[in-house]
Amino acid sequence: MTTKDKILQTLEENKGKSLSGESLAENLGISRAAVWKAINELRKEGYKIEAITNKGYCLSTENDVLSAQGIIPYLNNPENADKIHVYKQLESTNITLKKMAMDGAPSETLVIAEEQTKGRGRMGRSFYSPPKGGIYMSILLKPYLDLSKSVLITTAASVAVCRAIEKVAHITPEIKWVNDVYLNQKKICGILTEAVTDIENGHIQHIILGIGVNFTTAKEEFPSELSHIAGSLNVEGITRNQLAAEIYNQMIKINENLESKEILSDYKAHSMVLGKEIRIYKAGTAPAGLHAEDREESQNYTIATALDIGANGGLIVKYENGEQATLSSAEISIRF
Ligand code: BT5
Repeated sequence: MTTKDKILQTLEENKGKSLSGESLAENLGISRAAVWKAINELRKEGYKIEAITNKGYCLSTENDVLSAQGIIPYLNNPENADKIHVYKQLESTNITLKKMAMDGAPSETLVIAEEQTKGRGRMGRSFYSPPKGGIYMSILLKPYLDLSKSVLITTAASVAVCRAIEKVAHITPEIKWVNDVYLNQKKICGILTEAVTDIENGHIQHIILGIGVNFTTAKEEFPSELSHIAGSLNVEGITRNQLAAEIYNQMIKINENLESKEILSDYKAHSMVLGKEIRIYKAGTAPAGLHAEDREESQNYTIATALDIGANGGLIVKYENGEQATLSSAEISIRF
């Protein structure tokens, strides 16, 4: 660890408290000049560090620069500290993590970026990932699951995101089947699950679970085509480091028992779809947004009522002719 990282770690562990230059230098076995130099470098990187006369340096509680040192104090399992990798900018955290997985990265490796230049959605779509306002993270998981149950991971991930938001921000988001998290009828989080399977036995070798959360991205910052679709969490007094760590904690806990009934019942409790009349589109053909009716171009849909979520995470629907089916991949919009 560099001197700068060590100082950042100490400041993050004592966020909001003042630490004298002398004690920092002594504890880390470095000169006061080295402390001063590292503090200046951190400030240049955007860290809010105040210097208070006769008291020392204090990392502001409002500081919200993403860093491994900022995430680590919130981890349930401190042994995972070495698995946290934070970048200023990446094309896509999923792509970087996939390469790391090929090179043998351990399960529960986390890659997180301040900004993505080619943030990816499902089916070739993109995920808008501007700097500062969002959390763009990917977690490597190695569950022992049959491919047919892979939708469970996505189901579980949206529950993990909801539980983390509830715990840290004390608000209750909703889930639109399969994997979008909504707040006040706007999408605040998207999830992209990519699996590598063993051809011989059909089991999943590893999963790259990508999660993008709009944390404070302002309404006017979204491109016009997203203005009616996307929203942000926007809760004061919490940081991205804190929420990212909690999403990671929740996901790792849930991954230990993916087939638990509790996940499914929590998923249903957050569902904004159950009991509603919906339009079902073939995957990749739905217009964007929650209520697509006002922007309807495609006639390529069937109307049904969303009845329930099946044990494998599928959506159980009843068509107008009374027939029932379980959907494992499709896209839906909710009718007004
Ligand atoms: C998703 O796809 O919503 C999955 C997004 C996953 C993003 C994470 S970030 C970390 C990791 N690394 C990556 O490269 N990706 C993952 P989908 O359900 O296909 O939704 C994409 C659609 O959502 C777009 O076509 C837009 O309509 C809308 N959209 C794009 N950017 C958005 C944003 N920031 N917030 C809300 N909606 C957005």
